[in-house]
Amino acid sequence: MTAKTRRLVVVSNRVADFGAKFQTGGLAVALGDALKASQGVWFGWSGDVTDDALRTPPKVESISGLTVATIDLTPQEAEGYYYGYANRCLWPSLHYRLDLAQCNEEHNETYFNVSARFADALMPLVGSDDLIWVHDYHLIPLAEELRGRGCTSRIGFFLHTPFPSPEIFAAIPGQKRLGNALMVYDVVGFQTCSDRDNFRRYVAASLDGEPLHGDRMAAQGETTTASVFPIGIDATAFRKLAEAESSKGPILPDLGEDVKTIIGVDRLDYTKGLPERLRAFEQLLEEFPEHRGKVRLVQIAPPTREILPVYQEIREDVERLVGRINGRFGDLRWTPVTYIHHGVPQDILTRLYREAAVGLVTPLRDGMNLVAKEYIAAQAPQDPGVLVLSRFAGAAEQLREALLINPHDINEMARALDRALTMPRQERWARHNRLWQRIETYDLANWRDSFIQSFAESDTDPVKLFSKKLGAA
Ligand code: GDG
Repeated sequence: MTAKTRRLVVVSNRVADFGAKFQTGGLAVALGDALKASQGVWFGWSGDVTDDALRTPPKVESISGLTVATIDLTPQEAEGYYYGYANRCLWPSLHYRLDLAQCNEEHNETYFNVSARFADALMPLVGSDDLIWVHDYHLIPLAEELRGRGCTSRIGFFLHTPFPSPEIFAAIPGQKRLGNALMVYDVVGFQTCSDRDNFRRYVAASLDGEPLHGDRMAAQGETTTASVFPIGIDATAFRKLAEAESSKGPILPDLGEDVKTIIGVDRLDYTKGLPERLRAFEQLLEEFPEHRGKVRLVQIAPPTREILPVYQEIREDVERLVGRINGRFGDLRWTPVTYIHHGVPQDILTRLYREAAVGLVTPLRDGMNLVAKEYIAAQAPQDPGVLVLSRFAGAAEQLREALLINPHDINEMARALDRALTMPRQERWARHNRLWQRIETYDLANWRDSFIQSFAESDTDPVKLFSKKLGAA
């Protein structure tokens, strides 16, 4: 059986809500179609928190041609695993924000226990020929738990976030247990070469690992393949949707032909650099007064993880800055910043991208950033807008013809915005042409197929499986 004909089992913290009007998470957007193609199973947390979750069997449903299986979590599990270790400790650490990381031992223990619960519920649903593809930092220990229960399927892991420099990763309390758990996977996938190289350096420095041939590496009696799979979008479908939507005419209020739009679209997360971006826009209006009344920033910022205080703080910061800029520069006719703190449907989003002269994507750190790719795909090929992109987004490794900026440098961003707003059409066209070719080649299907192919190429080490089974007995 080839890797392509095997059934795919995707495991992630949450499964996509196929009934939802629109998806706002990168993972959900990326995987929906990929999974349907293999008639696979998507397994994850239902999002429900119930007192009797430990006694409730997994819920298995058939939705749009694929099987979706979910379990509930107890309040203590949701707090320790999801809000605690995953989102208070791992998320900031992986994005270089050790200053925000709150790592406590009880949460850490719950995090590992939830992977064990996932493994218990998943085992009856997988066959030995299935490819199990685990997503993201919530579930790093899952392969170890599955192997301990005798699972002989190929198991791969893809990290959607950055893998930080080894010094940062080594500072996470309990990091060795995470590092060792990653080594149990047959394949560990990263968004960029820089993430993969950070992982290799971490394994060498902290786990006494050594490189083998190609992408293979060994440490602590385990071997894995650490490779790069930059996630993409369905670029052609996105372009077609944008073309169809553009025939409906402008969606933003008409302020006159010479008024340009800058678009930002981000979950309201502190990694996305929204306060810095707003300050850069303010600086643009300050330093280049010719843009006053001639440019508007439309920022879509749907809420995320609002239960955590740090997310309430970032929202307050953003809203204070929006108010300040609008109060300082706006007049009765022109409001410089349009800020929307809820999700908008996909068709509206696509029209906004198409209408905007500048796509402003300035995360302080990001695994990839799909918004950057969506903005490129939505542009009119003969008269495209300009992408201004953070050097610290994974996407910058591929999208070199964007105007790359340091998101911590407000003045540099303001100057890049001025350059983007005044860039001649010929240069816009040349840059966009190259960017389009790259996102069209390295699209979503390419990402999925390359990852699945890598399962087939990675040798599952029979000794490793045998010893794990003995360990479980
Ligand atoms: C993680 C990593 C990595 C957002 N608002 C609306 C909306 N969205 C859609 C966007 C885009 C997706 O959500 C966001 O994807 P990103 O890649 O920008 O960011 P994360 O959510 O942080 O995703 C990231 C990604 O996983 C994939 O691996 O790139 O680095 O952090 O598709 O369009 N969609 C709609 N309305 C909204 O208001 N319809």
